[in-house]
Amino acid sequence: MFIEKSYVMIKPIFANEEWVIDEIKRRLTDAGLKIEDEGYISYDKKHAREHYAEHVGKDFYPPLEKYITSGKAYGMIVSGRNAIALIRQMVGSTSNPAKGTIRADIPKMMGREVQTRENVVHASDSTESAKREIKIFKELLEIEADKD
Ligand code: FUP
Repeated sequence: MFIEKSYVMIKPIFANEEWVIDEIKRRLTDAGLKIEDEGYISYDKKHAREHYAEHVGKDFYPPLEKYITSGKAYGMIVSGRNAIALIRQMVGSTSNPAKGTIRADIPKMMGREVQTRENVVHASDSTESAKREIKIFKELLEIEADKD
């Protein structure tokens, strides 16, 4: 099995809470995964459209873009054996995540409803997506660095 890289992004509402970032990082590292790079970023409309290219034009895209550009997100490049499938399993499904997954557990710990659109986290679904998403993340990290 190959060592894969995935892109994991904690979305705005949840990236606001430091303990949420710590909890997600703990779950990833406890599973034997390595966080290679990480940091706060802010998706603007251009980078949101690039990240969610497959969804641009769909009815849920405008509110999705609004959410993802609404505040700081926290991006991570995560590596390990079978990382992409393993992380997708840990994240849970978009609409009805199972108990024990990040998308189900974190809202519960916050006393929030599980929501399809305003969900906790994004994780790459293929090596091709990961490559594209990591490139966007690196651009956003540079934009953050330029702000200092
Ligand atoms: P995922 O890969 O699990 O993030 O799921 P998708 O690529 O299907 O969806 C990307 C984002 O679009 C989700 F995080 C939430 C949003 N979405 C909706 O708001 N409504 C939908 O019906 C499907 C997705």
